[in-house]
Amino acid sequence: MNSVCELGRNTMHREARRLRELLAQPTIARAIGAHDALGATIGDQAGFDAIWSSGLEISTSHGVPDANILTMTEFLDAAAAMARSTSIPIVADCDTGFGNSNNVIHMVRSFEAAGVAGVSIEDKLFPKVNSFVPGRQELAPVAEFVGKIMAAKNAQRSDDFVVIARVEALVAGHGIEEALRRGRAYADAGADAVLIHSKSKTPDEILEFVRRWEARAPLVVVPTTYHQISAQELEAVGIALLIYANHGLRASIRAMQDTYSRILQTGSTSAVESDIASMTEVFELQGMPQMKADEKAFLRAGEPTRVVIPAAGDHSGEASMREIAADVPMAMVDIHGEPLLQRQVETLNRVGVQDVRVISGHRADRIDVEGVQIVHHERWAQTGIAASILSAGSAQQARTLMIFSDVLFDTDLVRRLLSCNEDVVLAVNRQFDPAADAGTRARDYVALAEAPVQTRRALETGSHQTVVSIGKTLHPAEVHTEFIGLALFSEKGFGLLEEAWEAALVRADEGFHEAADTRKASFTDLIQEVIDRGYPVHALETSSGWMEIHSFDDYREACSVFARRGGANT
Ligand code: SPV
Ligand code: MG
Repeated sequence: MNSVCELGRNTMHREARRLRELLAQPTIARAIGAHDALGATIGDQAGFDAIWSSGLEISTSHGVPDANILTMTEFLDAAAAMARSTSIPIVADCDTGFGNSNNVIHMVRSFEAAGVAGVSIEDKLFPKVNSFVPGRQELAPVAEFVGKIMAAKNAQRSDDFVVIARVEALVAGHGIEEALRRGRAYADAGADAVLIHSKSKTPDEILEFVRRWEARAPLVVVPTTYHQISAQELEAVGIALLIYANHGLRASIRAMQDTYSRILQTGSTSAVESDIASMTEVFELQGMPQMKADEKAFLRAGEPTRVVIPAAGDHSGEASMREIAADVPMAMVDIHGEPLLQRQVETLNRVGVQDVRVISGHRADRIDVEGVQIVHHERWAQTGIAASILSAGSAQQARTLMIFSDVLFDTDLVRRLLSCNEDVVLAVNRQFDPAADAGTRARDYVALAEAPVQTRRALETGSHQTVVSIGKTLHPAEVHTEFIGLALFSEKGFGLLEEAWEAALVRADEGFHEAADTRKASFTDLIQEVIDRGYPVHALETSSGWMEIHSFDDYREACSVFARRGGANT
């Protein structure tokens, strides 16, 4: 569902706009009646253009007469459920508007806010009785009903919301002249369409009305009693919307009656099995397949996750940061009033990740942030970042989110990373242009199986490319993107890192590599080792959601971003 995104006129209401288009186009639109989300879903899937949230159906489903016995709330609940479960416009039958103009104002606001595309109100007196019930069918004075239409049009918040005025003059036996007089007055009062209702067994009076209607507003008809006329014939005379108001209800009543009596007669349900919907169809109508897909995509975010932030290194090697990073680890650099690490922890907490381990080394004494566990890495000066990360220890039934200590990131990026299912996933910059960047500074280059799509408006499809190679020494011409400092490992994935590390050390000890280099391995060296050992490493492409604090310019920019936000968080 979609709807009225914010308060105030001119807001966007997608389904209402669609209903407006349906009313304006030369071809006829067809709506099917429904009383709940199930009926609306079946109507949507069948290919109807819109759903008529029928008062008759809703009343029947509650076991009460269609005579204003139910309240607005019950009609609204039913229509809202239909709007939530379909993507086609819902036109709500709102009887006489549930009272006077004051009730109409509240009604329009409520139905519009619920995602309903339009309402229909009829010119009878409250309490109304269904149009096909013989006897009392009393009309409201024209002036009173015109007041309701104007109240309705003034109450709507999006320009697109549709108000249909329903003329009951023919139903009440007042003839064509009265019907035309009323229809004209309602169109002049601002009704977006006029529903001309009839309980005649033939379409004659409707066709005469249409002939004499000066097209002041699109026409809507409900051919329940004059059902022999086809949609094509109604289209030919210019009807904009045709409503089959109650056929789902009547079809299901008959189907249930037949099925129930066969079950009682035969003594089992075998005889009916092949004529009723399967449980699989029931699950599909519920949206179970979608729920399963959502579960896969989003619920993983709730799995136990620990964060490892390697903050042991000395970043004062970067000339422009020398003064700032000399006395404190990068993690504690002040970003507009708060240490970088604290900003990281706050963002992680906001997505429900509490277990944050910081690997300390250089100026370990300066790391002072609440809500983190400090793991001191004694040999930080002799080793590289790979050793720091692994000093966090094996993951016990948890995933590991590894985050460099010099990157700021937002909750969306973390959520997207946490919804990945692969064992090893690296977040990479989709918009990185290696050619333009060549030589600016050492980067963690990444070559993917295929070049990423170069657009800001890329969708997260859940399928991630594999990383072919990674490292600072790759040639810019061979790479597609850069690693941005966030990576996710399943428990198995973190185990792969540990295995790769052991294997590299053994090789080094056997003299294949210089031992010192191996122990100084960077994170990307370790990932390359995992790839070389034949395990897939995946890339989550992103074009937004992070900032790295590498140089003084980055630092100044980060401070100004947070200053502009006035304390708001990422
Ligand atoms: C309804 O479906 O409730 C209607 C249409 O208002 S009718 O039953 O034809 O009056
Ligand atoms: Mg009705």
